Amino acid sequence: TTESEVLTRTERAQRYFRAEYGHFIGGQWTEGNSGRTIPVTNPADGTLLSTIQAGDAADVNRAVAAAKAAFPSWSRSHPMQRQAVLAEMARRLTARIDDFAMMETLDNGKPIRDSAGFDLPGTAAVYDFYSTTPLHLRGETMDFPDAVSLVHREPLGVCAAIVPWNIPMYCTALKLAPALAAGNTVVLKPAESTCLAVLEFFAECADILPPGVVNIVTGYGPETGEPLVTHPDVRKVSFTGSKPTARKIMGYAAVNIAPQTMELGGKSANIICADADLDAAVEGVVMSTVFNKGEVCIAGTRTFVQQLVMEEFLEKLKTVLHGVSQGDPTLPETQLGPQASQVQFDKVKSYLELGPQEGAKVLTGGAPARIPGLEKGLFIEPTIFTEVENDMRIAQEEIFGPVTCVQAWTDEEEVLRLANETPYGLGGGVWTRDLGRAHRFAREMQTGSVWINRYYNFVPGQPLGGYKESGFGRENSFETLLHYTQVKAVVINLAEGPL
Ligand code: TXE
Repeated sequence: TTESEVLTRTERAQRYFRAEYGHFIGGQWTEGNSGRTIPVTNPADGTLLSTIQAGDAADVNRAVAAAKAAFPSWSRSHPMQRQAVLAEMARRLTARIDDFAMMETLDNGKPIRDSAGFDLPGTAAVYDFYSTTPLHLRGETMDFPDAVSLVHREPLGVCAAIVPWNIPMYCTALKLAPALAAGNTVVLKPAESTCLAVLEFFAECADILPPGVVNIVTGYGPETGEPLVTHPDVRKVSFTGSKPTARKIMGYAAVNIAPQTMELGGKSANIICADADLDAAVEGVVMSTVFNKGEVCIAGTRTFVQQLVMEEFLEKLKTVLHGVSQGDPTLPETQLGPQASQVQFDKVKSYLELGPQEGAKVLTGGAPARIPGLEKGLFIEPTIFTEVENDMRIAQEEIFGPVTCVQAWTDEEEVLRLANETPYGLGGGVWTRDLGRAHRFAREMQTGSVWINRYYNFVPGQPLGGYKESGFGRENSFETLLHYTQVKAVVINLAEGPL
């Protein structure tokens, strides 16, 4: 990397980001209590993008107090007001969609084709979708001989949203939009490594959100997340992240008995039948491997190929993967960028070493990638392991990188058993031209989403969430609003005189 290139990158960072961000509390940017900051770097080249506050319990207390103070007025606001705010958030995001896409790419390393093609349009669609819901969020009435009962649907209060670093803007929208639509106020804790686009977006929306309706505290998980979840004024916790952290958060939330929504990891099965359009199936597997560098909870990381077509399938897969363009994520042709952080890079690398030790074969990839000019980038070659057994750790644990395990199958019952033999249950794919078989598989797969003859699509309104240890509650759908509300039955006596 030449000095002038470094300068260009630094200048670009300065164009999009402030040198330092505060917490966003009560509609104001404020310094953190501790005075400590966290550097945020670009994973493609290691350069510094900005610094954020390392929050602590005092910051969290201020944010929760601001959210609590904003709740009475926001919760009683006209549904049309909430509709207008959410629609305006979608509009502002769309108006600067290329800027926000570039911010996600610089911050997280995801290829610009992913952030501009999915993350940002997807995020705008989530705000748009929930903007249509406040007027439809209704209670019900019940009639009895001598009484009528009004069942009201009320917001819960202050909601804590904890989001990860892999799809920051979209994951934030999946929590904030329904929470706000239903009349709640929010304290958001984004991931410490990747939160700059989110901070910039709320700077952009600061004048349309009444102060305190959305508050953001940045910082490390245990230092900010724990005081947030255990705060007595927090009435709902919604989390996307890892299972170990989910277990901790579920423990914390026991303190104030706050209900939770949990969207955790996955090890989703992608089942290829011999009668499938193999070229389309190969594209689906490649997409599942490289999209967002494989840092996707719902990625189809276990591919089950019917033995009859295994050889042909692997040949095609190898050819397409060799053509994947890997490198600078800001270039439009790049399909595979760097892993989001050193920790994630090291984790994926350790699984690349583990695979062969467990007896798997490397069809392609298998090592970190060197990209000329980006020597400090956290790149991993797209990797396919074959001859994988379902009980290997590479087939059971979430790798969260551009790595797919291939297993062979011969009969339906066997492949369904293998597909379901995982503690996770988030996504899944089936590739076949046989309609009956497609539905049989979809029905038997223990997972929250199944795609037939494609992999991935996130249409607003379509529920997203997990079976088993992939979590509970659903996001992205109307049903989500029910998780952000509680019901109250008001009974009116119709009888005259004493009862
Ligand atoms: O996740 P964490 P990590 C999986 C993926 C990845 C692994 C580890 O396999 O490799 O998890 O990632 C906050 N109290 N997924 O360690 O810890 C943290 O600051 C409260 C799948 O980054 O779960 C961040 O904001 N909060 C997943 C958020 O939790 C705490 C997406 C997620 O971080 C906390 C991400 C604590 N004690 C990782 N500790 C998916 N489902 O898509 C951390 N946090």
